[in-house]
Amino acid sequence: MLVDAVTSLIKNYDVTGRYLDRDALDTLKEYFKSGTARVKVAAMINGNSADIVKSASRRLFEEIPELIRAGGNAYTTRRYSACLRDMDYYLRYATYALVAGNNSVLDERVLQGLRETYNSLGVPIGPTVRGIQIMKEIVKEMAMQEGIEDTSFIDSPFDHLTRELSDVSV
Ligand code: CYC
Repeated sequence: MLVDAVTSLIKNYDVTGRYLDRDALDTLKEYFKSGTARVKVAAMINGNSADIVKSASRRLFEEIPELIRAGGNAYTTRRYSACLRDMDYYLRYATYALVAGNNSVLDERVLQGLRETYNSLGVPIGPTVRGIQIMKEIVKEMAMQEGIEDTSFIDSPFDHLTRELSDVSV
């Protein structure tokens, strides 16, 4: 199910019939405190998504040039575009998760069956993870330039994607 930070917390407390205790209120306070910043970052990504994907992929192919050489998984224009499209998916869904303050949208819409698909097509996980991390770095840099002081909340969806993609034991 698709949930956000508030519905997920309420669900947990309702299951055990508890009032919202100190922990719950701290969680809620933290979410609302970062609310304006979350919306600001979403707007910032929306206005710059193409640039973010472009510079992240440029950086990725500089770091791992084998990807775009003959025999590399992003070699040929078809696969090159598929790679940029995948990075765009990750960025867009990370934005949804950022606004929700919850990563369930990533599990449901992005990660289900993804590793199997990648494995069967020979899409390398390590470089994909690196691409996602580069996008995170770029988004955090932009957020800092926008005057957002605490950008730590930006980590969560990007780290969730890379953790779930690379975790072999799940
Ligand atoms: C392919 N990426 C695919 C495919 C899927 C996704 C389903 C196979 C079908 C297709 O080619 O379109 C991913 N599809 C998604 C995701 C969603 C979805 C995430 C959720 C919204 O609906 N190759 C590299 C790089 C990396 C890469 C490291 C980019 C970071 O070397 C990506 N993905 C890549 C490539 C293909 C692919 C090159 C094509 C592989 C092939 O057909 O040979």
